[in-house]
Amino acid sequence: MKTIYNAAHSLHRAAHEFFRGEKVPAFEKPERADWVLAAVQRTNLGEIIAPAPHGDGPILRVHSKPYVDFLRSAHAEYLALGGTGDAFPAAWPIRGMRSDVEPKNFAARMGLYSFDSGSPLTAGTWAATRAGADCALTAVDLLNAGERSVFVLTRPPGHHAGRDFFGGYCFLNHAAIAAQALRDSGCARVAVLDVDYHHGNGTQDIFYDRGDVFLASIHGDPMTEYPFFLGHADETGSGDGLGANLNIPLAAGSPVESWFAALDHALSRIEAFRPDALVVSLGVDTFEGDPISHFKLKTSDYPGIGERIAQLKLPTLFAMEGGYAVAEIGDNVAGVLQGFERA
Ligand code: 6XA
Ligand code: ZN
Repeated sequence: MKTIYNAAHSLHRAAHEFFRGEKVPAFEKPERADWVLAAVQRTNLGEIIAPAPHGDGPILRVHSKPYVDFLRSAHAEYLALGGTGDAFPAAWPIRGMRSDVEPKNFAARMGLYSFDSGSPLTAGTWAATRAGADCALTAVDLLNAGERSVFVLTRPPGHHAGRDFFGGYCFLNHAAIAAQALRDSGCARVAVLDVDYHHGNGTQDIFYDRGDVFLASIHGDPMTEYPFFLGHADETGSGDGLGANLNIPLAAGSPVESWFAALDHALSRIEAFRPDALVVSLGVDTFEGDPISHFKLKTSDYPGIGERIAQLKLPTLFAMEGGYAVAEIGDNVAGVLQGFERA
């Protein structure tokens, strides 16, 4: 399996984040990708290649133009206004307020285009996530050229980023950009399987009313787990998308057996959808040692995920999402990919 590696990931380097309101050292740090890259090399997964530039067109198929324009220039604007370090939002348009009018004020626009304070916007955030989008699009090109599977190794992650908002460390939704690009290059139906500990609310936001992209997400129950305000089982899609959204929330602390039963259920629903290609939002914060999550998978469980996904026999794109137990995420990610390759 080829890996498309985003060498620009390290441009996104935050000193701190706000974790449930408390200022803490950033969990989402460059070492994450370094360890995964080392594991990909150590296990001889396959060639590691650089992304080819693809322009903004495919990004704008998924994200709104005002949002992309804001993201591109936000940090420079923050500095020009006298800001220092990383930028954080501090005010949001909550229920009953207007989100259809873009204010002029920078802090107001930070709030308009975000949903949490846990996602530092740094000087290099745009360059890093923009290169991540190119990685995802390069991976789509490889699938279209006949590769069976590809791995997009990038950070910051993407699955919390919606059509016009960032949050949960995510700015551009690389998995969604890839799914849309697969649709636009001839796949009639595409499935997204999100195995990250956290609900893929951004991906759900983007595809919720569409019947051509099926999303299955297995995640910590939003009643107690981030992102809290989306990811319940009764969210099944709307309009043309009714039935094309499957959320499987599991209680924090759920046993590994429940997680794999959920995976089997998600895979059977994906199979019934008869997609032409699969995008996997590959987070490994389901690991028992993850510092911000509460499932119990062990390193030895990860190859089984890849083996089961491979049974779908679909062109498959894996996109890196969360996972913060830095020393183990390399083995856990490589385990999934090797399991897929062996099956
Ligand atoms: C709260 C936790 C953000 C979770 C990010 C993540 N700041 N998403 O791993 O998949
Ligand atoms: Zn996560």
